[in-house]
Amino acid sequence: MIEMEPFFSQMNFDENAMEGYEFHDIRRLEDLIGYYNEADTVITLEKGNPVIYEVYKRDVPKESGELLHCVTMINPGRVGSEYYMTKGHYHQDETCAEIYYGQKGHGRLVMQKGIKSRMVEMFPGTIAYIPAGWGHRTVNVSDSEPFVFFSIWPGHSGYDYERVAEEPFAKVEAE
Ligand code: PAN
Ligand code: ZN
Repeated sequence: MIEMEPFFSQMNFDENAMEGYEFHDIRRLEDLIGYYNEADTVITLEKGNPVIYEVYKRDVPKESGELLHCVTMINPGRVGSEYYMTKGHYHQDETCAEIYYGQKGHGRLVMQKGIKSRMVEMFPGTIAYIPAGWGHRTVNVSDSEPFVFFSIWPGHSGYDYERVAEEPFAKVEAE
């Protein structure tokens, strides 16, 4: 077990970023090929390769007892009729739950377990519980504002992105 020292991060609401991060992932449309309708993806890429979402993450040991946490910012926008969204994943360790805390904007948390699917509308202050075993993805349903949320999950969860292809999420189409 690695002995940790206490630490903190500072949310910068003007920049929609968590200051103090060790990792910053930028996901562009090219990283999400296969997630949206193919023709819409091609048409959108002809105009550029937009940033769909960004993740600011702290470096915490990937061990049971530790708590990974990050801030995700999803830009406003659509690919065809579908809003910008995260890839979505299941946790490799199916005993690992997660909490999402809405900070800015309007999003939807889509969850899936086998044939069951659930959706939670996320606003600033919404605290959503993703039970162990449920796949999860977030969607920004605003055309003008970024959607920003904070997440906390067990250090040993792991990610399973492939399973999203086998057990896809319900679609959230623009109205
Ligand atoms: C979140 C997600 C984050 C980015 O922190 O990892 O929002 O989404 P993808 O991982 O699906 O690209 C989380 O659920 N962590 O477990
Ligand atoms: Zn997760």
